[in-house]
Amino acid sequence: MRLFLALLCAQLPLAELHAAEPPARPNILHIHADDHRSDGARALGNPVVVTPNIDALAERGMVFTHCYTMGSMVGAVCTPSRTMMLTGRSWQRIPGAKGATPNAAEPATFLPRVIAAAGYQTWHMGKQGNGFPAGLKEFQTSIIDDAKTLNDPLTDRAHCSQRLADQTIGFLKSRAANKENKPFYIYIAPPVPHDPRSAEPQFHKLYDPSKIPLSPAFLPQHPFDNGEMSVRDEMLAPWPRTEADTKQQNADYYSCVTGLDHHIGRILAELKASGQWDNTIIIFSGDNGLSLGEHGLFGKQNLYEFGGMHVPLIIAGPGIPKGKSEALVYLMDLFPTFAEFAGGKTPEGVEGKSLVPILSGQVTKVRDVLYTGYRNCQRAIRDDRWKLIHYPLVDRTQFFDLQNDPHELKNLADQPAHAAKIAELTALLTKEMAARGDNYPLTVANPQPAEWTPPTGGKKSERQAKAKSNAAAKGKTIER
Ligand SMILES: [Ca+2]
Repeated sequence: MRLFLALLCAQLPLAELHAAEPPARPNILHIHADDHRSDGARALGNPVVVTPNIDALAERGMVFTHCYTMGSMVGAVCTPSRTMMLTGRSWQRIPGAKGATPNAAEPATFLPRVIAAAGYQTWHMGKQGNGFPAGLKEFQTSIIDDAKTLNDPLTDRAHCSQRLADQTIGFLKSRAANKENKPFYIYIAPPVPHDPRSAEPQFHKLYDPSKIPLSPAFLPQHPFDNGEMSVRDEMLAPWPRTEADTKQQNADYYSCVTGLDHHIGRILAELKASGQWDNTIIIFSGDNGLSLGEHGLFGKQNLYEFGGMHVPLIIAGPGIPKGKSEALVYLMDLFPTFAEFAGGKTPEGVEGKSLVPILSGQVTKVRDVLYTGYRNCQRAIRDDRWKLIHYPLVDRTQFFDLQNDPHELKNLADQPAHAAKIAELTALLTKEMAARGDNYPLTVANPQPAEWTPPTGGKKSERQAKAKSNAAAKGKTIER
């Protein structure tokens, strides 16, 4: 809290500083999208998608270009991601991590309790499934939106962003009517732009699939078995991936992002109308990334930059400077950051690091390297330029120069000139894994062949056809 006040005061002229009453503690409005890519807005680097409201937030505040969720022990990457954020703990240390059904025993240490203990009104509305129910229950109000029915604006996928915005606006209006004095912590978790990618028709009309450019990293098929080649998300389109399928998936994804952006704009308008705009820190983020044809992948079960663990993060509002930070940060860093905004106490066991020192200009980074992992089959580590990905089950290594090859097209792992850096990053990866309680082996005794052939018959083929049919039938939930 003290730091927040210092930040706020630093922006005021001296005369104003003496004249003004001490500022009230800031409201916290956190919008946490589902499968939102790190480049999922125009201001975040995608020139195609239409996102005027997210862009305005990015223009007003700080964009963290290198934010990640640490990893997942299950295909539903959302679950450990959201749990890490609300507990501040790394993926192998979240309660129930090994069973992938987090149910922490100490609710007092969950973020909503910490913020409430600091005197906040806490309110949540969000998606059904693949979240962190034990943590959500700790909000004073928690509304779950169970979107699944076709063609009904009250329950369908296409209108879920609208429903979340309506409820949030209603909450803001009721606070104004009741002259509520406590600051608020609102956590909105729309199930968007997660598939099935169904938006209101006007947003689908904005995107002609034939005009959607393909990523430079597009491939018909991943070049080797990454250990999770035919998980649910990867079966949203058949193999080999075609340009037409990929463009359609991108167009539908952008439609959902634009729909979400529209309804974010409505919430922000109500913040202004209710007089809370100047005293609300707004955070926009996503729970995990997603591949949309890059490297032949359509899921979040991979460690590429345009892939599963890289997420967007924008923080804007009073006292937050405008700018861009390339600091390597995790979503779990939001726990102590929010606690500090609210003047709350970060409990023991939280591994995330507050981003307030970055926001206040005291430091430019909170860690030197960042590690990510997926089940027992993928591990990665990166610094500000180089990145190593290792696939223990098939003994494959990739090494990329992200500065000159941001799309990870050229694997430099076999080049002797990079042997020392590869050895250095491998040692750092081993160290990070040990420090986080990640006991999966980096090498296995008998690696499997790395060649992979798409499923062609039997049960998998049927599942693939069914998944594609479901994805096409917009509005029908097929979440695992
Ligand atoms: Ca997700």
